[in-house]
Amino acid sequence: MGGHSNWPEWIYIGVVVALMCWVGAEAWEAERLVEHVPEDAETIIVTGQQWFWTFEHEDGTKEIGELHVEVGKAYKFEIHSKDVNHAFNIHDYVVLMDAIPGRVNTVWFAPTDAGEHDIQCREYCGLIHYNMRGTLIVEEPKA
Ligand SMILES: [Cu+2]
Repeated sequence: MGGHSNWPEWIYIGVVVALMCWVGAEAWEAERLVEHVPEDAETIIVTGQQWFWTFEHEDGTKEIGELHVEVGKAYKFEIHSKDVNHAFNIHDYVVLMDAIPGRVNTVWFAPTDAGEHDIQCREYCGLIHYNMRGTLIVEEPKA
């Protein structure tokens, strides 16, 4: 169309396409980080039941209501339920995953500092749901 210049539109389109690529790449990278369980992660079997949490380490050690882990290691939780729906939550480490009867859900995390953190059920699961708590105890690695 005689004499009309399109370059502002093309710059606009270029900027929008570049932004969409950048947002897409960031989302893909975030997804990959969340989904990719490190290969050396230790598996911990987490079982929810009315109204407490049980933890089983790879070496067979079992804990009820308390979970001891070490700084600098990665852990993969395999989350089970024995009765109704629960939700396993370590708020301070942004771990949140449903515990569903007949299904195994997984989520992983890697603690960075020694300390204690609350574990709480985040799905109403009956009368004593409010007290379905636990303690995550992150320790320095044993020398
Ligand atoms: Cu609950």
